[in-house]
Amino acid sequence: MSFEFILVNPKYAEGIALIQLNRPKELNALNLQLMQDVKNALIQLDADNEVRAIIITGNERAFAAGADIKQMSGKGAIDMLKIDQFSTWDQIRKTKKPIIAAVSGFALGGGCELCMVCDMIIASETAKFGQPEINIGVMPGGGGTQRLTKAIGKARAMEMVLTGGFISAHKALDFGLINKVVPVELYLAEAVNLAKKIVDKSPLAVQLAKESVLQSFDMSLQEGLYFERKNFYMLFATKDQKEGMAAFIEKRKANFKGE
Ligand code: CO8
Repeated sequence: MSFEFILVNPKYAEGIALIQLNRPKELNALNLQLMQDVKNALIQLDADNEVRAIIITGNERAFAAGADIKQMSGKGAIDMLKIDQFSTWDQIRKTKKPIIAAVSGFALGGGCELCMVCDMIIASETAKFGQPEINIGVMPGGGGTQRLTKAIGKARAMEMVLTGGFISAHKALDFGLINKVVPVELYLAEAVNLAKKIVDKSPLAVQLAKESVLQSFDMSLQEGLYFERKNFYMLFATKDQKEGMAAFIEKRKANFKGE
C-alpha cells in the first residue's frame, strides 16, 4: 500500500495493521491529502480479512499538530463547504475494525480530534492534547466540541476549547480521555499489546460490539439497548459463537474464524 503522506504496514504484527502519519517536518499537520490517505487506507484495511485491529500513530514529537493551517488560511466559507473534508472523517468513523491511536507529542486541534475518532488511545508521557483553534480565530470542526465533551464532561471541555490550553497525558488519563500512559519508548509497543488482546477474539463479535458502543453516543438509552440486543442475537448466527461457547465448556482455547 503506497500513499503520499502516510506509511501503511498491513502486517505490522499478527492481525495488526499500522498507519503512520508521515509529514514529520510539519508535525504531521493534517492536510487534505493526508486525511484522504488515512481514509483510503482504512477502507482497504477494513476489507482485508487478515487485519483484525488497526493502529494509527505519528512520531515521538507529534501525533498531529492539527489541520494544516497554511492550507486553510486563504480559504473562504464556500471553499470549505465545497471541499467537504468532513465526509472523509465520517468515513473514518464507519471503520468496522477497532482502531487504536498511539500518541506521542502533540495531539492538537484536528490531531486531538483524530485520536478521538479512534476507539482507544494509548499515550506516551510526553503527549499533549489540546484544541487550540481558538488561538487562530476559529473553533474545533472535526468533532472537538462533541466527542471531547462526551469524553471528559462540559466544564473540562469548555476550558480546553475556550482557552486553547493543552493537557498532559496524565491529566488526559485522569479525565477519561485516554486508556493508558506509558514511557515514551513504549507507547507503540503498548498499543500493540492492547491490539493483541483483541485480535484473537471473534472479529464479528468485535465488529458488532464496537458498533454498539458507538451507537450509545447517538441514541437514547432505550434505543441503544434495543440496538445492542439485536446485535447480541445476531451473533448467535455465527460459527464463532458456537466455537466460543464449546471451547469454554471443553476447557480449551477458542479458535475464532470470523464466520
Ligand atoms: N499547520 C501547518 N503547519 C504546522 C502546524 C499546523 N497545524 N503545526 C505546526 N506546523 C509547522 C510549523 O509551521 C513549522 O513549520 P516551519 O518549520 O516551516 O516554520 C513546523 O511545523 C514546526 O512547528 P513549530 O516551529 O511551530 O514547532 P514548535 O515546537 O515551536 O511548536 C506547536 C509546536 C506548539 C505544536 C506549534 O507548531 C503550533 O502551535 N502549531 C499549531 C497548532 C494548532 O493551532 N492546531 C490547530 C489547527 S486548526 C485545526 O486543527 C482545525 C481542525 C478542523 C478539523 C480537522 C480537519 C483536518
